[in-house]
Amino acid sequence: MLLRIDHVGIACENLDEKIAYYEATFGVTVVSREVNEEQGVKEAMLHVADGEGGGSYIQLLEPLGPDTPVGKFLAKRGEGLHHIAYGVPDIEAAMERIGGSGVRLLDERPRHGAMGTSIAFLHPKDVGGVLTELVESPPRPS
Ligand code: V0V
Ligand code: CO
Repeated sequence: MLLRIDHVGIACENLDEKIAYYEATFGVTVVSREVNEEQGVKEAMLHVADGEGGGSYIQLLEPLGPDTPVGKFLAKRGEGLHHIAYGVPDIEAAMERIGGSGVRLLDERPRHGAMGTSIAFLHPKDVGGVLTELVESPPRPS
């Protein structure tokens, strides 16, 4: 059911500074930068690898304000690992299956994610303390 690790989301105070750090330290490159008002973030995707199931990325997240998921996370826990995102072939099917197992879905329907993806979050308290995101990528050009 899971295709790959799509990305790891890392909360930070200053996106530009953190991008520069990751580029200098790991030699990774920014492939996308977006503001997502619905999710309350300014974010960047840094490419790590490509596999059969699609690409994998580091997602750096800066909150748009204190009263957002990442803003609250930073206030409570400080900078660091915020979520892990798994690629799935069909997000609605995955939500139905996982929701049916008793895990709370934080989204009733898929939302817009980075780079044209559809995303949905699972409650961290039901996934062993890990905020978990499901990602369906748009079809790749053949
Ligand atoms: C909160 N908790 C976490 C957590 N955030 N645990 C693990 N990882 C996290 N990131 C814990 C927190 O310590 C509390 O536990 C409990 O959950 C309730 O947290 P809270 O501080 O009261 O905060 P809430 O309930 O207001 O919100 C927490 C949730 C919220 C997870 C429900 O952040 C949410 O809906 N997140 C989903 C959307 C999101 O994160 N968007 C930003 C990424 P204790 O202390 O009570 O034990 S956007 C993105 O990834 C995009 C756009 C993409 O394309 O990929
Ligand atoms: Co994410």
